[in-house]
Amino acid sequence: ALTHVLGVPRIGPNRELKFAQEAFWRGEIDEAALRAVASGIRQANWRRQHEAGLDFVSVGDFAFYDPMLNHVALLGCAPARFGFGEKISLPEYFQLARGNDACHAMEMTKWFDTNYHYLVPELKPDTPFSLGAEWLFDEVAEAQTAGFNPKPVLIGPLTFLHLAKEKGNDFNRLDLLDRLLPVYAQILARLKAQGVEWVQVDEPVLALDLPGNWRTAFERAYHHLNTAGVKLLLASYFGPLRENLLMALKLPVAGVHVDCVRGGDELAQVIDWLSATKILSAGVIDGRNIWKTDLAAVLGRFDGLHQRLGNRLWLAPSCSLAHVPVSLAAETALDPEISSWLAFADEKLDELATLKAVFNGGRQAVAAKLADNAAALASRRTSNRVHDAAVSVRLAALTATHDTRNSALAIRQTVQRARFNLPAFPTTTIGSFPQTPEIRSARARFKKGGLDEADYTAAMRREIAHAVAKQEALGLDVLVHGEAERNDMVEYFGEQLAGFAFSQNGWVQSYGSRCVKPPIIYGDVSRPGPMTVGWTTYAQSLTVRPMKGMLTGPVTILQWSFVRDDQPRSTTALQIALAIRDEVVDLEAAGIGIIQIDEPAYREGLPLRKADWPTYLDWASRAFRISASGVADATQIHTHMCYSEFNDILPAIAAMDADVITIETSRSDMELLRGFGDFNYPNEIGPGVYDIHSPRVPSADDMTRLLEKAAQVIPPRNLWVNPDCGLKTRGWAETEAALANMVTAARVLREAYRISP
Ligand code: THG
Ligand code: ZN
Repeated sequence: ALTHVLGVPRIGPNRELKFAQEAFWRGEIDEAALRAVASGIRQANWRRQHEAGLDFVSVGDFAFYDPMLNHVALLGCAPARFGFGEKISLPEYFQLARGNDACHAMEMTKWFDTNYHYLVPELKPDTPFSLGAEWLFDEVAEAQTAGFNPKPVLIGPLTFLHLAKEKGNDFNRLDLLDRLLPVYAQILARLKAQGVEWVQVDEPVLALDLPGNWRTAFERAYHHLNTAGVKLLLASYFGPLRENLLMALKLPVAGVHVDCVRGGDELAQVIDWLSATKILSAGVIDGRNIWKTDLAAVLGRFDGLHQRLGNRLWLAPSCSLAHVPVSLAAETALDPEISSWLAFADEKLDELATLKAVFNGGRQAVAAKLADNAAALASRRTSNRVHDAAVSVRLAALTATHDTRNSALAIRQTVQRARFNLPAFPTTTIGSFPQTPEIRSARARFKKGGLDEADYTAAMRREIAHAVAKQEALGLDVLVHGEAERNDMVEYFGEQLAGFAFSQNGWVQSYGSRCVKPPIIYGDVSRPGPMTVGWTTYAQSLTVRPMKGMLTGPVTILQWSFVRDDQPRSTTALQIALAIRDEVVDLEAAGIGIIQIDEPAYREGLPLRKADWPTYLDWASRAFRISASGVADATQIHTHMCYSEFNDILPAIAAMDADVITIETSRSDMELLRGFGDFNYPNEIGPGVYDIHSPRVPSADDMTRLLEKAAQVIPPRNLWVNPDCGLKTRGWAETEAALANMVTAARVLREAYRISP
């Protein structure tokens, strides 16, 4: 068997790329210094792959900002609105990603169901394609010079077009395929001329529901690309191929890669249809999670196939390793038992080396590694850290009453209106206020032990008091404490829940230079004690206005963590839901009357295939309702979601039965609300009236206009007034100015509509 990877993390073991990028953007280092850091990361990655005995090193998985943006550069198709030439420079590349004075940045969106964001290519009917940036060819040469055998990776033509966005006149981006293919052929010819044998062409859209014309386009595309004379490895990942399987396996390519973790049930079918000359790359190691692979299980499953295929069988992780942290080596603080269950990217390379050693030389030489692996898996299966009987008992005892509020919305609404007596068009914010350098440094000093608990609490209370005073002065109706004490909205709760572990350095790229450190859910989840009650009641003690309790919802905590692979996601979601429910009930008991349970990742948790949506939406909305339904009618539950595009799941959003939902709408100019209106969304709704991602301060007129638009599709009495999202990335000056205008806009609407409470 041969071994390879589809890609590795590009951030560097200590986020070297991030720090170099940001220093370059601040003008502190020059382009040569930035390039040197990048080259160092690539060389170290290749050396590591070579040492692990891989038969190729991956080239083209590195990017200064995003691989999709690299691909736009390679295809010479930067959006014309920037006015760049065919071959863009690195500073121009960063302008595409981050915008400049004249042009807004290219849009970002989630890469399939990961927490990674790619830059969305913009296509017009006349978008030209040509051989653009030479970076891929340079990196191939760089790897060869260093003595490695490069296997370059390209985003496939269908995936590129599918993930791009049509701009301007009505046309179908699939129509651009015929102009795109000759450029791919040129790229492949260049790589062949450099002595490249294999090129990996990523087509993860094969794991999606594809319209018929897209499926037939695959055949056309690969007949064309096959003429370039270089061996193509067609890579699919993130899910089973299902109805695309036969089509994909019949394409004229030299090999196929399939995801045997998420598409494992299809392996027999794949083998049946694999032609006698193709290689099969089996993605046997989970590239989306951090658990050690069950090596004995893989060996058992693939032994027979290896006997038949020999070196036509390649072993690999299921997808690029960019979705897991770099290395466990630096994780000195993790509990040793838990850390013995884990494999980050580096350790996954070791697993490949062990598998290859067995297939090519027998078990003897790696007997100790196999025994360690088996022992770690056995320890995880039986550990009492994983299993908590009380949690199982509680889950088993769940009944229909746990996921329904005591009364229907109309009754709750009457009780809540009488209790809070808010004006029409009540104003509020999404939860976080600016995270100033002082706040970050206080948190960091507390974590490192430089600030004791009492001083830290006092510092955070000062921040909370400051945020409350500002909100009162602005005249907001429902206040928040501002979340000064929180780092990440998932990390903060994970740190206080049982069943979660944290790495010190387990960063995963989220977009550009930004990373997240996902918690590791290793065991049954429960809440040892209150998590937010102290801060929230302190904030409430400072004001007579309602103080909103702020929690992260079960689906988002699940979605942004590394999750258990030994039980269904739905079970973990229910466990988290019960822990959040406990917090909701405690907040209510402490006198907090309005509680927001954020679910920004609710939509991105949707399965890639529509056929799988109903099952997901069913357990996801149930998990939310379980977290929210322990309270009396008079307690008002809010939720918040980012990332527009809700219309296809409106029934499921309604099924969450939150009393109030706040959503991102300002960038779509309230168009998005039409769906809520057409659907007759019954509950109250706060469409974001300004975009917090932009430093621009919107005028009261801007926001009044948006609210008037909203009031045409939503009953005015159900409308709330709030920004799009949390304000933690903004400064105080712009925040105050924008919120003052927002309050003015709400007052204008109250005058215009004259609704009595
Ligand atoms: N938390 C988690 N995942 C997320 C978001 C989140 N995914 C979607 C979206 N929000 C991604 N957005 C961001 C925005 C900013 C940062 C990361 C993801 C960020 N990260 C710091 C950095 O890279 O410098 C991390 C610094 C730190 O925490 O010390 O700024 O909100 N889980
Ligand atoms: Zn948001």
